[in-house]
Amino acid sequence: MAYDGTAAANEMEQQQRVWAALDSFRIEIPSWGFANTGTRFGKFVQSGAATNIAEKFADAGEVNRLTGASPTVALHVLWDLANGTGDVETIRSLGKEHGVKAGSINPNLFQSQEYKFGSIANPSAEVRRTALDHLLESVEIGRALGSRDISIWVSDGSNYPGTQSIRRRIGWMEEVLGALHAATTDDQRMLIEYKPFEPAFYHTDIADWGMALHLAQKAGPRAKVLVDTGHHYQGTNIEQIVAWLLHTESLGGFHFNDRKYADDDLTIGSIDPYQVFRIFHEILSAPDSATNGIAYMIDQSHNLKGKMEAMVQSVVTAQELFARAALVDLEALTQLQNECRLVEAEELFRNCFWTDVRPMVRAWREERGLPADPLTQLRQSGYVERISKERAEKNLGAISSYA
Ligand code: AFD
Ligand code: MN
Ligand code: MN
Repeated sequence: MAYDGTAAANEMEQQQRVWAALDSFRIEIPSWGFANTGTRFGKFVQSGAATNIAEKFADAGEVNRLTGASPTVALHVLWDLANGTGDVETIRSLGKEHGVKAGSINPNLFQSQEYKFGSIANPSAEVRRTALDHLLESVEIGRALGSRDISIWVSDGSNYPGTQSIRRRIGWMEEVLGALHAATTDDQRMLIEYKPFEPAFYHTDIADWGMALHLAQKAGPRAKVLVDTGHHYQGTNIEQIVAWLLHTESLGGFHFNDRKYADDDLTIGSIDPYQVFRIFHEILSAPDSATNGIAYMIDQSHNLKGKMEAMVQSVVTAQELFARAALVDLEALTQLQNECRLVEAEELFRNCFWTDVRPMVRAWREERGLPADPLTQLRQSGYVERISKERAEKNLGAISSYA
């Protein structure tokens, strides 16, 4: 086998690989990525931020029109469906109006006062019941909207040693998640997200992939693990976790973002694009039985960058990194790995990462009737200026409540 250092020896084959990858790649965008959010030190209000679910759907529809790759929008139950199943009709018609469908349903187990000492891991059976009722309502909402995934992030934990029984809290979580699993139908899944710390600062009840995997396996076959790329300690080999979750057929999906330090929710690939490429490679090199139905989702919120620009950047970056990973000639790489021809294997792998796929992506966009450069199109369209004017009063008028 000629060592040509690249996967596809010729342009044509490269373009075919890239186009096939882009045709298959869809990534969900979060409703909360369009609204004013901030850090615990405050918010910098954007006049064009979405202030209600209708504006969130309008913005999501615009991102999908520009990129052709984000047809579903993740919803947060309390923030987007204040009336629970009562808002399903509204969501349905907004979806039709803007050409994007409701995606994963995100329960909120971290904001209400009753969850001060935890939700599904709270020592009070009453609070655990309240949390379970909220989860069950989220299942109902998902069913009514035809959404497959209930995406669960549990912020439970404690801040000081000795104040809670870490072990007894495990059993309480198993109980609630088991009851939730029993309420899901075969066309639904429950994704269990993990996070090492924040807002809990001594122990977090679902702190790593092993804990999430145990809880998913204990709950049942429709429970899977959700990997948020910002939810790992520095230096963690995330693609190794992905490989283990693929091997155990427990990988439900991702919340993509980037981080320099902690759960910074920066735009995907803005700090470490090679890591995202390595994650996508694990998926593209795994059997379909393990990768079927993986939910690619963005989980980001920006205090400084414009919401719309940041979301388009994220979708475009995810597409480009997925396309690069699709260049890897898996057969050739496997042979080099089996023969331990290290540098040749690494060069084949690295060359795909370093291949500038943007011209091929541009050609794909034009071929599919999409803007060749979504970010430039967004800028030229005047969409951000328009929504900033329309929403300024509501956003800037609310500043006092944020101060
Ligand atoms: C926060 C949490 C977690 C969750 C997201 C949406 O850290 O990532 O998925 O909010 O609820 O980012
Ligand atoms: Mn997340
Ligand atoms: Mn997070």
